[in-house]
Amino acid sequence: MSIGTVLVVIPTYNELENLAIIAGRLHAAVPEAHLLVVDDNSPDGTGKVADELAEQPWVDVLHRTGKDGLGAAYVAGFAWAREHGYDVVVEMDADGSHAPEQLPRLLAGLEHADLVLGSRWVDGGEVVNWPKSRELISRGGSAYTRLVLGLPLRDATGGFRAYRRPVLDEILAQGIASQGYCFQVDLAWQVWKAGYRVVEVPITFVERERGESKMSRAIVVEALWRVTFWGARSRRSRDRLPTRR
Ligand SMILES: Nc1nc2c(ncn2[C@@H]2O[C@H](COP(=O)(O)OP(=O)(O)O)[C@@H](O)[C@H]2O)c(=O)[nH]1
Ligand SMILES: [Mg+2]
Repeated sequence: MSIGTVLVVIPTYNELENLAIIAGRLHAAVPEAHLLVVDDNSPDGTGKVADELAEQPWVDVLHRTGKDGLGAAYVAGFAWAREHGYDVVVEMDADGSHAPEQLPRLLAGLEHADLVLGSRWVDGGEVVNWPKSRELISRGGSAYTRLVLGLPLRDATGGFRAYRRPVLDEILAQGIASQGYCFQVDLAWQVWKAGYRVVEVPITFVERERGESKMSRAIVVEALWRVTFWGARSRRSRDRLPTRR
């Protein structure tokens, strides 16, 4: 079974040293995939690198006016994917944390799922070059979402994912307001609640070697309060079980 046409969306903010490398690795690993870079007018000139890459037929760029968060960049990328009729959309970071060489594994998972999550915390998954403190935040965050939302995932905050088109339509119809890690949790939760098949496949996540992380305390705090709020609300309305499809 073929899964159809694949668009990989890479959001960028100040990834000058990383973008060309990751694009090259992607094209070598999955030559049939198309790449869309969504750049938020990076001050370091990443947008220019993206324009140069876009001289190749397998690359396009969406320029946005300013830094508006990861979630908004992805939603814009998803809308572009739908406009252009892609069957599968992939989320991937620019900084090398998500190995394009492992993308075939995610795409293979779509044969039996609607949403495939690259997972650091299932058997066979791992993280390279993280301090114990960051591992604890990541594992703890997923444990908290399992407890509060009933979402049965080991790694709900990860950002290396593959979606089938119906899932994308569902997301765009619902609208996702949250940002950062919370965007990823929100999306997985909405898709799972709507009764789609969500699976996790192991990945090796490698902490970035170049450039700076945009992770901040505010992003973690946002995720915490939103998940807590959703949990309380869903407990009241008893919509904790997925819809049957
Ligand atoms: N377009 C866009 N990309 C962003 C924004 N914030 C982060 N990114 C990109 O999202 C990806 C993940 O961000 P990163 O800083 O590596 O987060 P971390 O892996 O959690 O430390 C990278 O490709 C960033 O360049 C944003 O506001 N707009
Ligand atoms: Mg990163």
